[in-house]
Amino acid sequence: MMDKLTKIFATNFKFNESEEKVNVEKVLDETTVDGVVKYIKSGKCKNIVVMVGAGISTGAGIPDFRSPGSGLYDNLSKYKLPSPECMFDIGFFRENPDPFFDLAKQLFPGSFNPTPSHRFLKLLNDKGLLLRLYTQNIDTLERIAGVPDEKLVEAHGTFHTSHCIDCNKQYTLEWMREKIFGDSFVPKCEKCKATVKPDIVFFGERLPQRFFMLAEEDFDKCDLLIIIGTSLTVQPFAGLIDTVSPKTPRLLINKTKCGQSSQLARLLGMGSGLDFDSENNYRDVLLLEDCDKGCQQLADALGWAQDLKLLCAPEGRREWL
Ligand code: CNA
Repeated sequence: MMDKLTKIFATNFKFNESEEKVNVEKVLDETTVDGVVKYIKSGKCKNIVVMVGAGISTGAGIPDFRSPGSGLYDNLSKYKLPSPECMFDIGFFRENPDPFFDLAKQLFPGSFNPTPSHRFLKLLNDKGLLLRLYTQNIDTLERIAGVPDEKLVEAHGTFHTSHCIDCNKQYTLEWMREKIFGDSFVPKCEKCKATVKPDIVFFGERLPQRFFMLAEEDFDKCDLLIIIGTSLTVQPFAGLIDTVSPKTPRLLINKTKCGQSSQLARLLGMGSGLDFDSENNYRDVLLLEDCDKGCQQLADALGWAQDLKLLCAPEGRREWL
């Protein structure tokens, strides 16, 4: 894992250098949503990579981590944790899994429906433009929306499968559901009686191998990077924004502006971050908006409004049309 990480940061450094020295070819006519739409419509943009976070699921009723007031980190006081991060810390979990399973019960897949943002991602794939969707979310809503397995990288894991923390025996989502909502509450391995944990990546755990393997290929090929509903604070995920080519346009759809590196980080070669405000910006576009509205705006401008409407109106919910 460290080799791959080192490579990601080394790549950033190379890009910083080249950005300074080379006059990069401009892909967008203008750094606006219209500029991005024109680029997609031109047919030159064939491989879109999307990075998403908890913000695309808040519309489904799942709180994110860091939104002041509504985010999970502001609402964990009843668990009396030493810090909010302990909820997802593997060391803490081994000692005391109760708070995590109490929360897992509330967030368990099955009680939530995909949002228009998830449907938009499925639409990008249906249009043949989605190279890959990198999600930090663990709620499986991308799968439920119909994004195929092979297009999905669940960078922080998923509730879809679980493993025993000691003997590594695998369990299904259904098994976990029965345990959490049945008598067990803290599910125990049938083989060795240790705790069974959903395959979500806790602080202190490795990201899935698939993340590193595909990121290396995909970000090189990426013609357009769309980032939606994330504060871009968790590494190494956030660092991926700097691994696309210096000419690749990047569109952020989020309620808050984020992803800009400090000058110190730039100097240290830690990635140049998004650049919305400088006069040298030639490729970064900010759509400061609720992500469902932002995705709708994009779909409208691309002439896909009816397609998105149809995807948002599954069987039995015709009132959406
Ligand atoms: P975060 O740090 O909580 O940031 C969320 C970002 O989304 C913030 O910048 C918000 O301003 C923005 N946002 C929130 N709602 C909206 C909205 N409706 N429209 C537009 N923007 C919005 O969460 P990140 O995803 O950046 O952090 C990564 C963590 C969060 C991962 O490890 C996840 O596993 C974890 N997480 C996942 C879920 C989920 O699976 N749904 C829920 C909560 C946390």
